[in-house]
Amino acid sequence: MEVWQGLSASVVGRIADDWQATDAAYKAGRQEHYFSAEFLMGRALLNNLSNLGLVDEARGALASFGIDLSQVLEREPDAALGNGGLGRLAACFLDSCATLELPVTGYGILYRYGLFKQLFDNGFQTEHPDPWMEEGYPFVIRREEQQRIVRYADMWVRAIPHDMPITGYGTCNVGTLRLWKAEPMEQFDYQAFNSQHFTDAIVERERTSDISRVLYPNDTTFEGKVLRVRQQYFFCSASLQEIVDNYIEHHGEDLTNFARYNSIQLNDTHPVLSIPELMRILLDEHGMGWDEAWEVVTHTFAYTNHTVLAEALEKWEMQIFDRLFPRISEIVREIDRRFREDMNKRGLDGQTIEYMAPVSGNQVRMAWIACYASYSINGVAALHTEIIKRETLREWHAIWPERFNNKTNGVTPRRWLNQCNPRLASLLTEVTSSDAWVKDLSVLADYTDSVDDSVYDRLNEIKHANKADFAAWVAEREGVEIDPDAIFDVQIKRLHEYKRQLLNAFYILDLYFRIKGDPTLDVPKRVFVFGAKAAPGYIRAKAIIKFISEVARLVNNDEGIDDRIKVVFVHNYNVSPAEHIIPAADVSEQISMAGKEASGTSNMKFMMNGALTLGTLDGANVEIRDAVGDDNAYIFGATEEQLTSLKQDYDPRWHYENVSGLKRVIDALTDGTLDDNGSGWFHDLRQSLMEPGWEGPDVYYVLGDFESYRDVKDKMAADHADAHGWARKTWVNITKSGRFSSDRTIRDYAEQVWRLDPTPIR
Ligand code: TH1
Repeated sequence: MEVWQGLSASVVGRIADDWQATDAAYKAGRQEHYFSAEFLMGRALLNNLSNLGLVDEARGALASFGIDLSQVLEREPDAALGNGGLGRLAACFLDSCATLELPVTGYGILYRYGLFKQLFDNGFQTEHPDPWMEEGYPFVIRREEQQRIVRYADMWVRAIPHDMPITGYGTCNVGTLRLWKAEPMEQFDYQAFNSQHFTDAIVERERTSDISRVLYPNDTTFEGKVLRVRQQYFFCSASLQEIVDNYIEHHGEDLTNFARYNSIQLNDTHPVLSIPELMRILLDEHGMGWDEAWEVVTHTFAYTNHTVLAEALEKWEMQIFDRLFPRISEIVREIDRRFREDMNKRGLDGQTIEYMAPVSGNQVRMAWIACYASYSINGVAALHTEIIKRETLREWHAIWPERFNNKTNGVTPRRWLNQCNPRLASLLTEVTSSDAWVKDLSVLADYTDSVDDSVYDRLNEIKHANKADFAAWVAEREGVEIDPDAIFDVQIKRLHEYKRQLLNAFYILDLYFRIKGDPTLDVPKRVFVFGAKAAPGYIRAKAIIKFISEVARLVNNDEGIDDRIKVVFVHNYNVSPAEHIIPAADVSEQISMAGKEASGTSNMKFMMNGALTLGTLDGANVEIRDAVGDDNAYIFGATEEQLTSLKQDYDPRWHYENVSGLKRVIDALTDGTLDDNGSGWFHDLRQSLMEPGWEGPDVYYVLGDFESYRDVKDKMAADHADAHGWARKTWVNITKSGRFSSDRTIRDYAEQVWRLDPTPIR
């Protein structure tokens, strides 16, 4: 730990001058500000060493003390200030912005506790606090002197910026992730401490620090907690104050041209309070009139939508706004009043206006405010953008079609290929005679068809070596022995019913029963890997975790199946475990019910590392399939279009009765084969699939897609036996992954939404 600290501190020292120079240069010109409640950064040291070209130097320096760099790197805690894809996307974006030398700054919250640490107790998930920087964290620099005050009706708090340097690959530019920490106005209220109000003073201090204490652990679900809205306002207000002050410093008191120099990307609706807050600052603190201020605001904000799930839509009770920030309430009401007036003039009917209004009844609808005030609205994959235009945001699209655009997500090839898979990285550099691919992944496409068999042999050797490393990691971390010669089939993502981990688990159980029914069955050896956290309050997701654990227990301990199936549940799945898992994967599972996964991004990481996608035509899978062709991806299941009619008269019972093996699998939930320790959870799972609920039985079409999933997964396993053919498919995936680099995504944002030019330093 001390070695990690020392090395990290010296890296930060090395970039200090470039960081300052970058900051000064960015502040003078047009800038983009990326507002996000989540940044899932993971580890920083290797990333920074690699970006600065210092890996070998650091390895050598430590070796002279008899210390192994890779062991030092494993000491670093993950900065898990995010839940999943949305937060990790923000982190990949910052990496690409720095590498592309774009003047972009990230703004968020310095949570004291990141996403909870997951442990298992008899197959049940338990949650534990993650005080990730308590032992000291050199990559965060406190900027006491740049603090701001955030004012709520019931309290004022200090917002202290804590900056993380964002180095780019092979550039002097060092961007910034600015994370705000809430602290009491006075270090100590001595007056109160020395009076009969001693305890009140302590309570007040704690209320303040509560604001940045913990990340809400819900992925794609909304929780209407007062503390959450306080958090949102906290980082929006502090960030905007700073941005406006910086504008004034460089361009003068007249804020009319604010949007010429500043644009703000809203990462989902979590930062949408920025819209009324910027109105407040312009109106109340800089004396602008409403129309003039609205003109500025509507040229400043751009909104990214990340989901079509209804439970994710943020709707706050107006009373909360009234209580916390009455002036913001007033402004939101005025936005609502003008919106209704505007829509009336456009001739919209009353019902449509009521549906679209920013305020309805006692609810404030954050997505509607975002749509109304943003000059750009984008989805995160082609299919997703079509769905929001057609359904989720159709009324908005009807009025402002020109605002809508697609920005298919991407992931950084630095972390997700160059750093996590050094063996494959060397091969790519060798084959292309250059490491240019690290900065421009699209160059690999020139090599799809131009390599000889030796490259396929090398690919197989590399995958095997990565699998052996992973097997050792799993043996130590999870206590499960797995065979590197087996097919490694992986599903890693948050646990959610729509992502259908249950479908995967049903396949495994069915395969198990098939082998039990016919022990001579000729099936290749398989390892199924899961990594998933369930939101602590999402009982059905927790039930699915318990179910997978029980399937693992059953299968892993049955000597009658000759180790032909192993199931590994990697606990506490996070960024750094992903870096161990992904390079070792043969198969990448992205099996959401079509239309539900906005994009998915682990599919892209797998592709870059030569795993083949086994998936539905959902989110970015559609574009992955288009990039690699039908022969190089395993696609199954109902399409989004087909589901509209299929779900009309869908009867899961029919599938239960008629699809071979399905009854046996479903019955295993409740017939004593598997034990939920009296929780009743497996009974509930069965019911959710079989009995009409308020949304109908089996909302996510698990039984409906089971047969086609099994067919294609069996075929995939059979195909794997042809080592050469398989390697060819993985090569196509790797070389066609250029489109899924976040560099491509960020270039698209910069050109089409941000209108931002690179600002190289030196
Ligand atoms: C995810 C989407 O589910 C995923 O499909 C997508 O690839 C990713 O965002 C990046 O675009 C989302 N995460 C969240 C988290 C919260 C609310 C909404 C979404 S959508 C808290």
